[in-house]
Amino acid sequence: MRVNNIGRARRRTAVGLSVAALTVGATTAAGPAVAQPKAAPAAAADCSAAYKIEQTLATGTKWSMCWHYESEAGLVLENVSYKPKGEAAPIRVLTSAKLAQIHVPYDDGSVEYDDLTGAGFGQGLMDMAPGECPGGTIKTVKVPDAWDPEHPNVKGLCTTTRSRGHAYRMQGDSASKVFQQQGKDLLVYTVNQVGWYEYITEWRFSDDGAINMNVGATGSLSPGDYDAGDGRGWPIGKGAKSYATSHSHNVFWRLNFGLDGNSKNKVEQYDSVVSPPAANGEAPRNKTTRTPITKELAGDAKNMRWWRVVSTTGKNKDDHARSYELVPGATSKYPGRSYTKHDVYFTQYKKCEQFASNNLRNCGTGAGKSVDKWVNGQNLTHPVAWVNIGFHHVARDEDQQPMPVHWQGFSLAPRDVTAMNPLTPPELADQNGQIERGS
Ligand SMILES: [Cu+2]
Repeated sequence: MRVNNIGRARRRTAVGLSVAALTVGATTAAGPAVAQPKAAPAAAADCSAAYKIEQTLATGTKWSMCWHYESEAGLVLENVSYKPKGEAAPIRVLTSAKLAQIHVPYDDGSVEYDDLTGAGFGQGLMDMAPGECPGGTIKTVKVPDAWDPEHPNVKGLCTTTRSRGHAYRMQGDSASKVFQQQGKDLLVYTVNQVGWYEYITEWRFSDDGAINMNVGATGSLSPGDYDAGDGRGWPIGKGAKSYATSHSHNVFWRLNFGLDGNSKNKVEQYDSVVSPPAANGEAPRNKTTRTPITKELAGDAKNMRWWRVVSTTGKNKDDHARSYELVPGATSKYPGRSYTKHDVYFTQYKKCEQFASNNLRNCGTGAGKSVDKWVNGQNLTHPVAWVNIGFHHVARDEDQQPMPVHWQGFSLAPRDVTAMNPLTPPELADQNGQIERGS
């Protein structure tokens, strides 16, 4: 039996199934997702085979990374590299990536949780049944400092692939000629139980170079919260019964960028201003400006605002600096705490700064325990991005039972990492910039 020593009234006190019971039959499913490389690329020997995830997708793109598991943060991905089919060598994107907190404040002010550093997220890693990693491989994870020392090993890390529909479509010169490709993704995920909730932490690496990070909350609503008596809940029982207390899930991701293998990266913010048509103009105009972010920043999302992290090392074949753009997903920003007030933080890398709130590492006296305190004017030469995506959970009848997964997250989109669409078919490879017809 997995030990749960949270001991809070709102939290489940025991997990139903034993690890031993779940382990039976949890063997590798057919069709391993972790393919061996066909050729022998000059892969950096930065982790042993057991901690390496490598996948060449059917469309030719290869993703590779190392993983390890931390006691509180759970899964950590390191040295994440992207190799489009037209590139000779892998292109490093991230030095490390992981969750940095799930902050859960209740609307009635009765309680708030830091699920990673205060409620056992990392310890709550769950065994996965083979069927929930379709076509993939479930790796065994040793949970460090396991609360249940007899059961530190969990079949808890799924790597698999999935189709995502059209990567592109373009009509050719004749009616019968269609350029189209069905996109493929590498998926890496874990399930972590915290109290009555189960969080699916999913990392999706697409063959077009995009990375999508999402957390899905499922499991059960906490029955201990069916007591909202002050209009801050929603009745989920018959009639006016069982008012589930509303609350927020504020998820933070921590991304340590290392574009082209170099930690020295630049950050830029873009804003657009739309103005009315000029005197003789046909239409409104839009002016987009670039602001270099040279000092640490607590950034707020805004209409037509976006950020990118730019390589200082690598350029694509068009001589454009490689970069990755932050593409936030839907969010309900929670203004209740200093660290949840902003959508993204860029801080200068500091090893002790690991969690967006309730940071467990020692950064010295007066350093503060949350990410907002670390935005204090330092020059930004080695940026760490902290992305805050909030979800205000007002329960509904459909949340029982089990609770349907509700997702929150964001994307990193490649911007000028390759000179063209990385999935361009050979027949269109000359269509870069002004199309030159004829020979
Ligand atoms: Cu919830």
